[in-house]
Amino acid sequence: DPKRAWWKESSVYQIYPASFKDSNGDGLGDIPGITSKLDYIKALGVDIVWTCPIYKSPQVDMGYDISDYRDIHAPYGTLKDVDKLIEGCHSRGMKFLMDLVVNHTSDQHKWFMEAKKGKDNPYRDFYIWKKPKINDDGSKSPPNNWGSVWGGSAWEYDEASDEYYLHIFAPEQPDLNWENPKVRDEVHDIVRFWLDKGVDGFRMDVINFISKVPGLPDAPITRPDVEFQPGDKYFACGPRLHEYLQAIGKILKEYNAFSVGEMPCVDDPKEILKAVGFGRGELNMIFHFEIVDMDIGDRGKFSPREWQMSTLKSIVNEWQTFMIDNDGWNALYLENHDQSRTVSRWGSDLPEFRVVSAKMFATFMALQSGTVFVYQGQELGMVNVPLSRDISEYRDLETLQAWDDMMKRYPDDKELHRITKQEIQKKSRDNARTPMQWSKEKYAGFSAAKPWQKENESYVDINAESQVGIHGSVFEYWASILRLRKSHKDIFIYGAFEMVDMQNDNVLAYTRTFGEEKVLVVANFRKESLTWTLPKEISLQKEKVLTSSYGGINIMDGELSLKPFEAFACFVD
Ligand code: TEU
Repeated sequence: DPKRAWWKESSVYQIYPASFKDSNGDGLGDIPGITSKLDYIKALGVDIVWTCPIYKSPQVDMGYDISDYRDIHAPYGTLKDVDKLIEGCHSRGMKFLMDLVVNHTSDQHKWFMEAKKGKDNPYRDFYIWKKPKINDDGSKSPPNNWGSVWGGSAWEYDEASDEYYLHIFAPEQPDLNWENPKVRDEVHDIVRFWLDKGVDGFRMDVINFISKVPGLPDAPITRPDVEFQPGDKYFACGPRLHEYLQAIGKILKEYNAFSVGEMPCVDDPKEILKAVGFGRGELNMIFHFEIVDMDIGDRGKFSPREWQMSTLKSIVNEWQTFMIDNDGWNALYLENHDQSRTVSRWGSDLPEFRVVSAKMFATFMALQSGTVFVYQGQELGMVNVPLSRDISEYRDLETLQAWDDMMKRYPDDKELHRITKQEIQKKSRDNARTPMQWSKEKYAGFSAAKPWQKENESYVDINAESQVGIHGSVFEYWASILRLRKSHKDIFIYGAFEMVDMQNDNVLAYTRTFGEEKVLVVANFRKESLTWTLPKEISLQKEKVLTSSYGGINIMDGELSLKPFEAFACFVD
């Protein structure tokens, strides 16, 4: 079947280099540290390793601000260390992905340093500059009303030239001007540079932001509570996106390389299919944000919202059927370096439920149609930092910026402070960035020195040493699920998908079907025991359970008894 592909059958393990493993005792993870843990990653059963940015960078946004695309952040190691890492992956039959961050650079990149020198510098047009808006009283304002993702205006004033430059993220992350063919040529060279070095593909950071609507019009007011407005209507999926993606796709094709694009703020199915439709020559798959945004309130990331089972079900149902029906492909993820820990956020991290809820989410997510992404620590059921963690112990730019803004605007609103602190504990990116928990040794076995970011106190109970090779552990459960995808490829990779009992508010269930074979996947999302009546047309082949979080299932006369967070997959007639 020509629609089969190695990247559909693969699973990916995502590494946060600063927090994975420190090999030289400076408290910061590094590349030799990653290489030293490749057997661990292999034991999980993934096929691909992806590291967040390891390039030279002033680290304003943890490496998502690159100052040299052909060099490595020195505290992480050298280009030689990367060669060894790639070799280590390849010799174990795994592939290696780099993070490609080309919507913006660091303001310390040579291109931007040149561009700042003046309007006639040859690098000026590598970035997006505009004249100020002159107000009635003669004062100057940013060229439009867009807000930066981290708060404040998306424009930074440059005194010397009396112009502003655009930064959708931090002022130290100026947006590249993709309309300039020289920028595109440079990016293509960078892509080739890494592919020639042996890298097997890329995760592309906010890749749907690279084409903006010409003229950069003012955004509609959708956040009346703040001065500057989300401009994504004009900077996400702009008119030339697919032209740009096809040009990169051509290079990737030459190397048979892997690609996953991060695409926030996209809901137009036509746009998505253009990007990931089989044979379009753009991307293999994209990360969408619909699930991880379910609990984000109207006033930004750290405002509360109760997520609804019905919402989750319709998101899953839509993406699954949409991709299968249209020859697209899903990227399946619940965690990454920008998201908090699944069990704490969507399940339960109480001692009695942590393991079963981690297994439930593994079952629910990884038996869907798509390529599975596991984020470091997810395979151990790692949890969020405790609420007792002081704001001063957070390191993440987004979190600190949001806290500062709130303190400035509402210095006396104690109730707001309390709620925001709570939401930070729930959703801050730092929940994913605490050191990887290797053992119960000091500093979680991550480093011999005090880590750059405080370890999560839970490491004493939750760590790799106590899980690898241990029957019943979250790690071994994840490994078994990834094996299941491989041993039942037809059904789990290429099978059809159908939701079951869509209206049920507690149980999420679906079937995967290939030819004559059908598997039912069931997940109890609640910490209560409950019974679930199987739809009449489904009858379980009880002797053919493929995986089960409690080891065995309990059914009588079509009534399933489900324990807290119980999940299983079983063949049905
Ligand atoms: O994130 C893109 C993005 O849209 C973020 O605003 C994301 O939604 C946010 O972190 C959620 O809390 C990517 C990277 O994954 C992120 O780490 C970078 O900070 C960002 O791009 C800028 O490069």
